[in-house]
Amino acid sequence: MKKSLFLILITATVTAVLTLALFLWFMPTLGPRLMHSRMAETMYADMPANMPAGMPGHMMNSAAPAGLDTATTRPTDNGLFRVSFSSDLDPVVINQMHSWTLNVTTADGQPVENATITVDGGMPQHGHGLPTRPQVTGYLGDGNYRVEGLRFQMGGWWEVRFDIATAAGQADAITFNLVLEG
Ligand SMILES: [Cu+2]
Repeated sequence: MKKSLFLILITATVTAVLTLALFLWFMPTLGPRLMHSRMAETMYADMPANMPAGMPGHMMNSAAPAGLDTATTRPTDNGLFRVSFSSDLDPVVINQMHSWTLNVTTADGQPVENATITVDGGMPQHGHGLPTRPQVTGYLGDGNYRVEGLRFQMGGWWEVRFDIATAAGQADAITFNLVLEG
């Protein structure tokens, strides 16, 4: 009786150790993938909810769409403002936290002062949002805004969207496209 209990204990221990060893062995390859598919659940607001099921985003070998507008100065969706960004990290590379300066003017070039701006974004082809929560942390004057906490964790097509609202009640949005190496 005691002997069989001992055998069960040994078997359980060996199984546990082997499982742990296997887990640790595969961790470097599986870990990032698991993390990535978990992030895919936090899609951002504009993301279509009809991503192909069971398709791990990062596995999709998707090139950025042809003719993608990657201009860093563009009019907002409804033409209310004109927005440009410049990145402290130039060129933008993956896996580095960095900041942008966003410049917002009216359509005819007058600086837009003290607007409320929120940041969102993600990878449309992967169905996941940004890995960080970038924020507009200050107004610098002259229509310039500080955007901190940007980081992109993989190469490919990224969207970064800014929702801009003025104190006077005007609101419009812009989405910049970035295609990163990685
Ligand atoms: Cu991705």
